[in-house]
Amino acid sequence: MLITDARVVVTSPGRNYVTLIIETDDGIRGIGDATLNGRELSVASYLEDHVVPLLIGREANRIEDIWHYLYKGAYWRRGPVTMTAIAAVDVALWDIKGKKAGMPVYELLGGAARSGVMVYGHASGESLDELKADFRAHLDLGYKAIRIQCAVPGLRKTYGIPAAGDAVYEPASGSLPQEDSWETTSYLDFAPRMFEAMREEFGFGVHMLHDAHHRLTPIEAGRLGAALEPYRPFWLEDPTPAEDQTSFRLIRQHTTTPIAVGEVFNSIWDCQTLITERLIDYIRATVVHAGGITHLRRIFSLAELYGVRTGSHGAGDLSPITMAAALHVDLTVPNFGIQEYMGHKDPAGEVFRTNYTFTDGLMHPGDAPGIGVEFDEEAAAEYPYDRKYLPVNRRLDGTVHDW
Ligand code: GCO
Ligand code: MG
Repeated sequence: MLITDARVVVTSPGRNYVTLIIETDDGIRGIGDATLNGRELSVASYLEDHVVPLLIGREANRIEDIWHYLYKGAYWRRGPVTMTAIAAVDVALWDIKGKKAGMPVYELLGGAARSGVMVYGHASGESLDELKADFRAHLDLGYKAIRIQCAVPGLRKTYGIPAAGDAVYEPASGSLPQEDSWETTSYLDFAPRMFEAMREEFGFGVHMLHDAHHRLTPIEAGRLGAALEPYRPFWLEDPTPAEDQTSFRLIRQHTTTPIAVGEVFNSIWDCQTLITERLIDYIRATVVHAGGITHLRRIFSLAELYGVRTGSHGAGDLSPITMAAALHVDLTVPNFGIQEYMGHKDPAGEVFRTNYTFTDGLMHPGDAPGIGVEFDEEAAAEYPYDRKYLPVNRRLDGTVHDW
């Protein structure tokens, strides 16, 4: 089964998505997500200009060989652009293999190890009352785990809160980056009060998660983790930037609050120390930014050896193709922990037709052969690329801070 054609489609049904389509001489078509929020066209070019010419005429079944051909063959390794491009090829090839076999991808990965995948949704608010109302709405939908983010009093805008009237949080807004403001002291005072109020209102029977979005120093993170312990968060996410993996040793010395890291990782080498020294509890790497199903499974297998569970990134900027691919992996890995699920804003549903289901807080990828998502190229053409940037963050004195 030879690859006869490959092409990239950039479309913006509500937000920008990059999709790779691969066709074979058997008439089977596979799709992969190549979306890198705020840097979409760099991956489209990497694929179109440098990868597609290498795919034509290649044997579509040889997923592992093609993965290494693209990774080692480029000489320039790793990085979000390269690894997102490789991920798109990898997922499209798994999609093709599943369709050829007449099986959903999770069967090819070893079969279901659980009946459904626990997902967490996002509750947020400009005030604690708004947060509580949103949390209640998520409980009514059946979520067993919910992330909580609330505007910090005194800050103009806080990460994770949707613009008024928007149901789904979308951080990439302006055609130039919008600037957010940050002050760690106010946040560190407020976050434990938010948890206290939420536990008081909703008790301990539901998982609560929180994302610090890389904004703390390691010692501040240790302090926050300790302050949150009485409220038993499911996890504290991205407490500090993770370029220096050893900085998490300091956090571990100060708190037993579980730590989740890795949505910006693209390779196993980004988390080797974090995993092998057991410095984190959940690894958040995901299919689209970490080299596809093939490489993500390697990361998850390493994590399994060290008692680290999975908790893949699943924000709305990861296309429904990634969401489906993630669910296939989640259903099969022994060390599954949780999966983020934010859903997608319409009109994304006109372009991506999905088969996955949500019942009582658990998701399932469905049993359609392959990944189980159909991509409508005609519908995609109706929504041209619309340049958008993620925000930049400054402290109150104007210093550029981590976002
Ligand atoms: C999350 C994330 C996202 C990212 C976004 C960047 O935990 O879901 O932090 O909201 O900021 O995916 O593109
Ligand atoms: Mg996050």
